[in-house]
Amino acid sequence: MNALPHFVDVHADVLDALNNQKPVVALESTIITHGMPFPDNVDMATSVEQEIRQRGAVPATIAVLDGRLKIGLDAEELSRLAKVTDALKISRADIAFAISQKKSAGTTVAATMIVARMAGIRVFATGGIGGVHAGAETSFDISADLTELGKTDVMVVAAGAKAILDVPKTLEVLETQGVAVVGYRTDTLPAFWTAESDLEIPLRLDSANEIAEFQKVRDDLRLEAGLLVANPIPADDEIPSNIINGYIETAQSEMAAQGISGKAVTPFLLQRIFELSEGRSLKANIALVKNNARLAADIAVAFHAPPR
Ligand code: PSU
Ligand code: MN
Repeated sequence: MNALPHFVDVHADVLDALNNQKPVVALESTIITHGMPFPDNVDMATSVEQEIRQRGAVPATIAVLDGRLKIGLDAEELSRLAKVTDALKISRADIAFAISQKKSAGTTVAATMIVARMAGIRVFATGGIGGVHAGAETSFDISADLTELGKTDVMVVAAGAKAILDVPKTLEVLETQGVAVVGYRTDTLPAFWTAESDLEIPLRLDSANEIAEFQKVRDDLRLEAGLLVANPIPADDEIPSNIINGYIETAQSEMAAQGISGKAVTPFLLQRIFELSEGRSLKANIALVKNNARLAADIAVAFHAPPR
């Protein structure tokens, strides 16, 4: 693998996989530091890693711990990260700040993509990407995840865009950025807690193998943009849109009343929806992340399989 900067630590299993062209799946850590409460966060992260190993790939959770950029965490590091109460939430703009100031931080989708590409990891699993926030026409709040997807060539498996966002505008920005948005066995863009939406998905593929083949053509064309694989939440774990939308609207109006903006928006909304749904949103969130991890592992395995 490429020589990495002096502040990077690569877990031994990840290093072995990268040096021997074995499948690796990157995982983000904002979901651990800002997306879920302790101890659900560490339980989720541990079981997601297990799902990936069971499918024949090596998990690499990416985070910053005391100024060290970690590619793969051991159990002790994972539980340490899950307990940090003042962790930063870092994106392209501030990943270097967290490292130079020796902080601990969760990496967002954008920051995780940057690190995955640096290490040569091709596939990354998350819950839902950041996007265009409701009211962006006045707040200008558009996640840096979207511009990162426009320039960093990593395959990102997500359950669509979170329903707290303006999903049609998110899809428009993805198109403008040249991101390939592929529905996995679906014709509509999944809306995180719900499997379907009324938005048509631009492209559809029905197997991990076809997604890997698609990416190989993208590689040959040297397209400098990401591939977003939209994977619907399993039906059993879904929250019907009429139920979740009520919680979302309540959380959004509370947010406006409290004047919350910037980086705090997504963590605030997720936390309030968790409380309003009495934990149901968290259960769904955990289920969809695991489901994305399984598909990401299958894609990584297919991508590394010798040509037939
Ligand atoms: N998916 C989840 N929970 C999360 C996130 C995604 O299930 O907490 C995080 C991701 O790290 C994503 C971030 O990059 O939310 C988006 O934040 P913002 O809207 O501030 O860009
Ligand atoms: Mn934002």
